[in-house]
Parts: sequence; C-alpha cells; structure tokens
Amino acid sequence: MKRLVVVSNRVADPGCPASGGLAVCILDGLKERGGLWFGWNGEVVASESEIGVSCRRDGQVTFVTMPFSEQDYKEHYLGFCNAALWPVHHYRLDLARFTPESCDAYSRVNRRFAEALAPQLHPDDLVWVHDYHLIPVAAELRARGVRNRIGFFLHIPFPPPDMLVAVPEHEWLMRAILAYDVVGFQTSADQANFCRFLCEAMGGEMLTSDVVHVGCRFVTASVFPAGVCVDSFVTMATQAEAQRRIRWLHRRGEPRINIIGVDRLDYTKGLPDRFRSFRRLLELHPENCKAVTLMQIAPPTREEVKAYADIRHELEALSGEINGQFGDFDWTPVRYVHRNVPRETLAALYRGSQIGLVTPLRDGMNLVAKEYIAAQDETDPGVLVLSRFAGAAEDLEEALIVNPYDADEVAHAMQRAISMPKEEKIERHAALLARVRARDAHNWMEGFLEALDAPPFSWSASFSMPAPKIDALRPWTPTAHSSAAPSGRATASRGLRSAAIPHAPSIRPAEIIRTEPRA
Ligand code: ADQ
Repeated sequence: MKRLVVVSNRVADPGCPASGGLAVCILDGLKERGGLWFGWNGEVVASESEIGVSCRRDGQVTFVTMPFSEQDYKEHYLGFCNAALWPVHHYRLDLARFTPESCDAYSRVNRRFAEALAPQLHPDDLVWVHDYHLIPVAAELRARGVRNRIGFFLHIPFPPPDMLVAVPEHEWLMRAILAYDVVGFQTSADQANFCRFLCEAMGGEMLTSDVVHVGCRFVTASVFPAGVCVDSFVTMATQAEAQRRIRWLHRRGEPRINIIGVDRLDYTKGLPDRFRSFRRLLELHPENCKAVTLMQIAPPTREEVKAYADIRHELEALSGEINGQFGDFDWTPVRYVHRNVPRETLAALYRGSQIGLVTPLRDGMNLVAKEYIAAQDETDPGVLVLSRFAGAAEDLEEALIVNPYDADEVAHAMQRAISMPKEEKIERHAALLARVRARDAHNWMEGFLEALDAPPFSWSASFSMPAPKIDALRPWTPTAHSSAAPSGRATASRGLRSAAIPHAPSIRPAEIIRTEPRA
C-alpha cells in the first residue's frame, strides 16, 4: 500500500476530542497505511523569520507542521481564504473582499507549504490536498519537480462560472488546479460547475463523464460526498451518559419537542433565517408555545472577519426578541449556546431532539445532517428538516427538504415534523440511515484514494484513434503569480469568454475525437 500524505490547512491533533469526524477518519486512514500529515499547527508567530517546521511522530504517522506569521494569518487565512474565496464559493459575492495583498499572501503561504513539503515526499507517495486554502500547492510542488499523483478535495461548494469570475485571480487559480490529477467535489452540481468553467472558459473538453482535458493536462473531476463515522455516533448516542443527558432534556415540566440546530456561527449556515422560521412556527401554530424549544448550538468561528461579528450580533438580537415576545417564566423558546460542545454531548442532544433543523443558505455537504440521522433511535427517530442548498440534500431525499429563505415553508415543515405519524418517521429514517451508511466517512476516503491511485488517464485505453502529440505528464509550469494576478484582475469584469487562459491549449476541442468512454 502506498504511503499517504495529507495536506490540509489545519492538522488534526490526535489527542483533541474537538477534532471533527472527518479529521478522525483521515487520521485512521493514515495510521492504517502509514503516512504524513502536513499543515498549519494553529499557531501564529510575530514575523516570518520565526516560522519553523516541526516534525512529530506518533506510531506510523508523522505530523509536519508550521505556524503562520501574523501577516499570513491576517492576509492569507482571514483575508484571501475567508473573506474572498469562502464567500464567493458560497454564492455571497456581496460579502467578498479582495485585496492584492491578501492574494499575494495566499500565494506566498502556498509556496512556503510546498517548499517545506517537497523534501518530505517519497516518489511513490499519494498526496491528498484538502480545501480552498491550498489550491496552488500542487502547482508549486510540480514546479519543484514533484511528479507524484496529487489529488485535491474541495469541501465547500464550487460556484457557477459567472460567480467564480468575481475572484480577480480566478484564471490563476483555475490554471493552478490543473496541476492535480484528481479533483474531488461534494456534489454533482459542484463538479458540473467546475467542468463548465474548464470547458467554456479554458478550451477544455470532457473526454468521459469525469475526465476533462485542458491543454496538456488530463484531470479526473469526480464526486465523493463526505460522510460521518456512523458507528461512532451510534455508540456515543446510546451510552449511559447520553441517556442521562436525554432524560435531563425531557425532565418533567420541560417542553415535549426539542428542535436542534448545530452549526459554526457562519453566515452561510442561515441561522437568522432559521430563527425567523421558528418565530413563524410559533405565530402560525401558537399551540406549540410552551411545547417546543429550539436549541441552537453555534460555536464562534473566524470572529476577526467583520461579516462573522455581524452575524453574531444579529443572532443575539433575534433570540432576545423571540424569547421576549413568546417566552414565559417557565419556558424559554430559544436556547442559544455559543460555544463548542463535546461530540458525546452533541450525539446525546441529537438523539434527544425530535427535529434536526439543518437549514444552511449554501453548504458543501453539511455533516450535522448525517450525524443527526446516525444518532437517532431507530424505533422512535426524529425528523430531519434539510435545506435544499446543503450538498447533503442531493442524497438525503427522505428528509423534509426546504427552501431556507422561505420562513413560512420552513415553519410548515417543522409543523409537519411535529405531527408526523411514528410509522412515517421510522420509514423515512430507515431510508436516510441506509444512505448515510452507504456514504460514510470511510467510503468517502477509500473512494477518493482509489481514484487517486488509479492508473493515469490513458488515451489508448479509452479511444481507438491515435492520441494527439502531447505529453500529458509534462510537469505543469505555473505562470508567475506576479504577472498572472494583474491580468486576472483586469479580466474580472469582462465576462466568462474573456477569461480564457492566456496560454492556448495545445489541442483544439475539435481535434479530439470521442469514441467509447473509458470503462
Ligand atoms: P463545516 O462548515 O465546518 O465543514 P459541517 O459539515 O456542518 O460544516 O461540519 C461541522 C462539524 O463540526 C460537524 O462534525 C459538527 O458536529 C461539528 N460541530 C459543529 N458545531 C459544534 C459545536 N458547537 N461543538 C462541537 N462540534 C461542533 C466544511 C464544509 C461542509 C462540509 C464539511 C466536510 O463547509 O459543507 O460538510 O467541511 O466536508
């Protein structure tokens, strides 16, 4: 088995219980194969000169980490990653902020990561890069002679082409992404958006349903929906401590119905709209007063970015308003918990809640929806109310699917969940649990690594016509960012067609003759 090298913005701490389910799954995979996890250690040092690489071994796994400088943290992490790419990828162009400094910092951090990582790689390693913070890492590694198979998984949505062009440096980013062999997405909609950009703006051509050819590169672009470790949620939700918490949730005198929401406090998660929907439920169905409570757990995140501070204030004001308008001495309609909660507690709260309310305005996947399903009692399950704009909705069709922008629709769905017959709940839950199991965290990881470890795309195995004269394995040479960024900035408002890459592809789409797709 080939050694696995994982590259991500944050490296999970094996001793930290707050690490998410996916991180735990990746760590298990690394332990099984032996491997290396490379990334930011979460620390910030005063200046670049203080940045050093630390190496730590734990059994079969080596952790190689670096801090950010204060400037990197501000301009790369809070800036380009979370004030530019994050909003654009979540269709929030209104919140996106672009500065040349932040893009330079993004380029600089990715270059520094590649410089530190390249000497650690063995020729046979499979390299798996995660998420939007690290798009140019592969191009930087290729520029340093790395010829390994390198894959990239995008945890967040991929926007339609006419939104992506709002990022002034989109051309540079899209050229950089071609340095990967496999690019993974959460949903088929994301994959389609990505391929559309490559084909419409960069002269690419789909050779099969998931192999796209652009210039001298063949890139596999496939869907690998992220999942959760179902069994660990079942275990956590059924242990004695969980039962104690559930009894506490339903102690005498407390409301019968608990609605739970669990999200980082992020504007993409639709929390103010969710609170307004809950208010609408109480207005439209006053019989729910004193019978239903919304418990929203929303730990702080990226608070230094203004949009995140704004959402916090909005939410605090809304929960205060609703509690003031409807609450009584013996009933608090909205319980809002603004902190991290141990995963065992979350599992118990999911199981003790009759409705899981997952209503993001846009989300790559949303693992909370899957965790909620995994934690339910199969003989008396709760109902999942799920936004149609969560990636999870592409698969979890037995949930009550809602438009999170429509408060009345979400309120009706909550009311439907409240009055749903037990048989229907059991039937829906069984179907959902089967789907969550079929696409759990283990399958997600295995599926991606299988694609990454597959032989590179072969023209002769796929087509009966002779291949055009190109060297698909020729290392991809990134254009110096210093020259790409200004040209990208200049084309930003000129529409999609004008975003074609400056270096024309070596084969024109018409020259590619398709026969049968690859088996
Ligand atoms: P996130 O945006 O972080 O992840 P999500 O998929 O909901 O979103 O995962 C959040 C995780 O954090 C869940 O495992 C949840 O249990 C945990 N969590 C949330 N609130 C918590 C709290 N108060 N205390 C403890 N744990 C808490 C990104 C993308 C998603 C994609 C994932 C995985 O934005 O769309 O599903 O990556 O690919």
